[in-house]
Amino acid sequence: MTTRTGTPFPADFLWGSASAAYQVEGAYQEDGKGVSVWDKFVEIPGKTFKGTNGETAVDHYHRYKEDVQLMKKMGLKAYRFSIAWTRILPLGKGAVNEAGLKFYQDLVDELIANDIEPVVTIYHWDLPQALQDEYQGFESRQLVADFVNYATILFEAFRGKVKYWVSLNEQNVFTSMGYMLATHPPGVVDAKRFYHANHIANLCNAAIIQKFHQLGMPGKIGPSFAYTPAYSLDANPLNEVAQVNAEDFLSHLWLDVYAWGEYPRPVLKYLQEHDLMFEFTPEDRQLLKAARPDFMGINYYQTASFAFNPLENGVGQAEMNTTGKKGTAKESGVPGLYKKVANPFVERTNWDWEIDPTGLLVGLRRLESRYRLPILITENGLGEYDKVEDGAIHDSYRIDYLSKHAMAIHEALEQGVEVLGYCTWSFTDLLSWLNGYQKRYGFVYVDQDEKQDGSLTRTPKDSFYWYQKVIATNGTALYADK
Ligand code: BGP
Repeated sequence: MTTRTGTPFPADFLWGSASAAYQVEGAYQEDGKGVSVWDKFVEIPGKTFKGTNGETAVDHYHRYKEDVQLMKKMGLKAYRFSIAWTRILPLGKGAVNEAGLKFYQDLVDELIANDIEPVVTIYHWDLPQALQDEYQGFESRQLVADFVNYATILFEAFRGKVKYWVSLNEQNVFTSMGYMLATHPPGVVDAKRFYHANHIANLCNAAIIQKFHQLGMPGKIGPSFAYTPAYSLDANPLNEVAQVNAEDFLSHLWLDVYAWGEYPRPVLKYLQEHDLMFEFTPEDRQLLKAARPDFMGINYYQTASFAFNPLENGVGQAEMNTTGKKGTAKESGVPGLYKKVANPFVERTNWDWEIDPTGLLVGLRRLESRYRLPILITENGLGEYDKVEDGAIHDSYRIDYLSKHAMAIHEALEQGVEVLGYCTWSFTDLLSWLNGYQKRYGFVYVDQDEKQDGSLTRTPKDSFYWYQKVIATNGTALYADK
C-alpha cells in the first residue's frame, strides 16, 4: 500500500516535542529536591560519557520561560516533559515539597498560557534513592503503593490542566539496562531479578492507570514504550523464527501486558523452563487486566533485524555503541532465541542506530492490527554531532530524518491508524543519559558540554525553522519540495 490520498493531518494533531527532567532541568539540589538513583549512579566512574551528570544539564529549571517562548515561536502544539519524583516527594513518600510542585505548576501554566498542550510523563527513570535504599525500588511490591501515592498527588494537582499523561517511560529500556546490562541504575546483571523487577514495574504502571480512571480524570493516560519493530534478516525460516522470538521477548513482553494484561505465553514457558519465573499472583493478573491504557505511547528510533542464534556457542548480550564511532556496535542476542544483526538495506547513525522511516509505518500498522489503541508518538529523533558555523547550525540530516518519519506517520494515518500526535526527541539539546552532549537531538542548540561550563545560550537550528513551517501548514510543508 503506497497510496497517498492527500488527506491532511487531523486538525487537532499534536505536533510536539519532548524532554525528561533529569536531562534538562539541572538544579539538582534546589528547592528541596531529593536525591534520585541517577544522581547517585553517575558518580560511579565509567558509567556515563566523560562522567557527565545532570547537576546543571541545560538549566531548564531556571530557563523554562525562555524555553517556552522558543516553543511558542515555533508554534509547538504539545510539549512532553517529565516530573522528577524527588522534587515532589524528596524521599519518595511523606510530605509534599511544595516548592518542587510549584515549579511544575508554573511550567504547566506557562505552557497553557502559550497554547501549548502539556504532556506529562510521571516517571522517566529518576526513582527516589530513598526508595532504592529502603526496599530496593522496583524489586519490592512496596513500590506500587508509593507509586500510586506519588501519581495521585500529580493527578490532583493538575486535574483539568493536563490532558495527556504518560505513566512509565520506556519500561523495557530502564529494566533491561538496569537489571541485565548494568548500564542504568541499579547496575545489576541478573536475568531473574530483571523479570521480577519488570513485573513490579508492570504493577506500578497498571496501578496508576487504574487510579487515573477511578478518579475520573479528564484526559488520557498511557505508557511510553521504546518500540523497535523486529525484521527477519531474510526469508530463511530459521531467521523468521528468530524474528518471532524477538517480537515476543523484546516487544510483546511489554505491549501485551499494557494492552491486554497478559504476558506472551511462549515467554512465560521459557521463564518457567529456565528458572526465571517471577511471582505472579491472581490479584496481579486482575490488576493488569483492569488497566487498559487510553493510548499507546511509542518511542520510535529504529527497527532491528534478527537471525538464528544457536544454543551452543551463540551470541550473548553486548553493550550498545556509546562511542559515536560508526560501525563499532557488536552483535548481541540470546542463544537459542535470536541474535540482532545489521540490516543491509538501511543507513545508520554514528551511534549505529538504524535509520528506517518505513519501519515506523510497519510498526504503526503492527500496533494497529494487534492492539487497536490510539497511538501517541512520544519520541522520535536523530542523535548526531552538530556543528556551530558562524552562529548557525545547519542540521539538514535531522530535517531529512524527521521529515521522512513524519511522512511515514502521515501514510499510517491514511491507512487508518489512529495517531494522536508526534513528539520529537527533543526540543532543546539535552544531556544524553550515557552519551553526554556529543550526541544531540534538539531543534534548539544549547551551548553546554561535558565539563558543564557552557554558556547555556539557546540557538535555533535549521530544523527549528523547518518544524515551524511543518506545524504552520499542518504537515503539508512536508511535501512542498517533493
Ligand atoms: C530514549 C529515552 C530518552 C532519550 C532517548 C535518546 O530511550 O527515553 O530519555 O535519552 O532515548 O537516547 P540517547 O540519549 O541514549 O541517544
